[in-house]
Amino acid sequence: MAVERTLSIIKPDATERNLTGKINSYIEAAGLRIIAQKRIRLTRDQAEAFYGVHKERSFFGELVDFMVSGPVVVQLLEGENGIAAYREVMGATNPANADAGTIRKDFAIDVQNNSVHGSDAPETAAVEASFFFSEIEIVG
Ligand code: DAT
Ligand code: MG
Repeated sequence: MAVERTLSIIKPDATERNLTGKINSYIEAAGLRIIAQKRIRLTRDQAEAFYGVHKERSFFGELVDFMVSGPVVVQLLEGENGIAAYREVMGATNPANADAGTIRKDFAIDVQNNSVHGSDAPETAAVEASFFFSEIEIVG
């Protein structure tokens, strides 16, 4: 195990319901530190680029529409085994399959309105972190 950084996004369904603080408490209770954070509105170009890996999927258009539909909070998290630790507290992509006590089980509405994003591997975490944050914004 090692200390890792992972990119989190609190999605528009969650900011709309004023859940940023509640979600942050799940993050911190999981032993992760929020070492950078900002509330932004994604442009369509940013959302399409960020989710470029999914561009051939049937849900891509709806996913992009959703991600630009309201503010998001982008965050860099750091902790022991941080990438997997955050995936664990997030819960499964579809909240119907998420374990008890996870963010998606407790807050997500459906597979699209699923409240949070988290990086899935060290390579994607590094790319996603630099997509949103410069070094001077990160205080570890
Ligand atoms: P995750 O966000 O758990 O990493 P993913 O990378 O497979 O999941 O998909 C990215 C997002 O795309 C996901 O958070 C919500 C949306 N999505 C995935 N599968 C979907 C589906 N079957 N229908 C609608 N949206 C979907
Ligand atoms: Mg993913």
